[in-house]
Amino acid sequence: MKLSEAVLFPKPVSLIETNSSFQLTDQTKILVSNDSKVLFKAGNYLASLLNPATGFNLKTEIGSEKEVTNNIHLKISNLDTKFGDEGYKLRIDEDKISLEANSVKGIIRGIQTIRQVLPNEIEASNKIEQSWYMATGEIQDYPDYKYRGAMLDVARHFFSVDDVKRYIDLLAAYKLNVLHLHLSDDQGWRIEIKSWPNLTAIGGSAEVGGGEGGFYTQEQYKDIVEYASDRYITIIPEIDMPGHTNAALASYPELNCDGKATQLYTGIKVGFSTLCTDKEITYKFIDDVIGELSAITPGEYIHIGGDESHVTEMEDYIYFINRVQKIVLAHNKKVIGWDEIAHADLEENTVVQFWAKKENALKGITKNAKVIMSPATKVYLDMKYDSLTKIGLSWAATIELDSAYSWTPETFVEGITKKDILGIESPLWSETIETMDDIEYMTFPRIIGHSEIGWTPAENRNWEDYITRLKKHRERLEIMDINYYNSNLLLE
Ligand code: TNX
Repeated sequence: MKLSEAVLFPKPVSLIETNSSFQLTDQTKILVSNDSKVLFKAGNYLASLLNPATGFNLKTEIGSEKEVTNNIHLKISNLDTKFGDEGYKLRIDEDKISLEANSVKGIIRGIQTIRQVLPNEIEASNKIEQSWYMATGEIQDYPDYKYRGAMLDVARHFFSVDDVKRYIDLLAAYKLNVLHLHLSDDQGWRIEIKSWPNLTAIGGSAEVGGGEGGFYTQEQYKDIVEYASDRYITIIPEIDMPGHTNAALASYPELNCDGKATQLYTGIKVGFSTLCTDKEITYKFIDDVIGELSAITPGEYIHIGGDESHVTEMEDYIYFINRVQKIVLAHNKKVIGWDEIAHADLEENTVVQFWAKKENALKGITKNAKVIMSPATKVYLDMKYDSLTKIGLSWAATIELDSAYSWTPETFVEGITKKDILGIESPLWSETIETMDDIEYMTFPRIIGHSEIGWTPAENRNWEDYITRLKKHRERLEIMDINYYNSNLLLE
């Protein structure tokens, strides 16, 4: 097989083939030349991806590529600035492989390419008896957008730490770099806040449909953050407010304007709840929550929600968002909010996440905000594929694979240009999503297309080429044991 025939998602920026092959054997060494702990760790990550299926016991060693043949050499070097911190250069020769990047992040992205150049069976969780060849050549690659995310709603239905870790692994394979966790909503509060224990004791005990709910302890959350960080994925936690707060309002009567706790809610309506924006205790509450959350979140952003506050007066909403931004900044974090926050005065570095109203996103830009593109009609992973899809919603659209793939962030909304866009994010709301199988079904394969939209420049993308590659990629998805949607478009 030639390197140009390897099925690579997202499609790399450039590829040259040299028509030979490298064989991975039990003697192959993973070498790191810089004596760097993080690079050594990246080597171990590569070994952990290669060892199960090959049955080898590959190890990372400190050494120079000149010493031996049959090695995969990981190296931090000074590549051209266009490679940024996530780009990489992967050179596969007959006797060795070299993976270079400006930072370990780029090495981690390049490792995903090594995976995909290997036969599909490399994804098996048990030993497969076969030879492991890789086609030779050179790939130079770097992302078009620096923010490439997915969002998981763990509030409407709760998902275990293991489910979240599996999701992180699946995102990492396609070079995504952000997982936004929607940690609170009307139906549930999912993160332990030590100074307000009823949030989880009461607010964590419900979910859509009446299931038992659940929450992450701060230790579990830190474990998720670390797991993601080993794959160079940033966790962005969201506390949605002032609307979407019934779980908090049911936990503490004092957060309600009338001083009475609400009932827990297990339905799927939106827009009926609000924190009491003119009570001081509300801001003490938010300061405590953001304080505890910031202390266990190494990433630079806290997401404050701000969507669908239909029972908050606009004047109160603006006052509230202005104040909450200041609280987040006081904890040394930057703010992301859904596009409605553009009604408020935006602080420097506040980011607006476009999901529904382009007027809001455009207003955000006039206030100097950058935009994350999450148009519900293209990237909402909870939208059904077609009218026959058994789970999911369809208020924005039904989104088949072609629709999910065939759009371009920088031309999607007139007036939102490339310089305004931080990147793209695909949210999965979980009103109808109950299991990991459901998550995988709605996410795959659409998110593979989204990963390519975020990474590969628009001029290198087209639907025909994409679907042809995706058909070949199905076998790998099966070996990865992903419960993907087998669209008719993959069968034709
Ligand atoms: C709108 S998107 C919402 C969510 C729902 C979703 C369902 C957004 C910012 N708000 O509360 O879960 O639709 O598709």
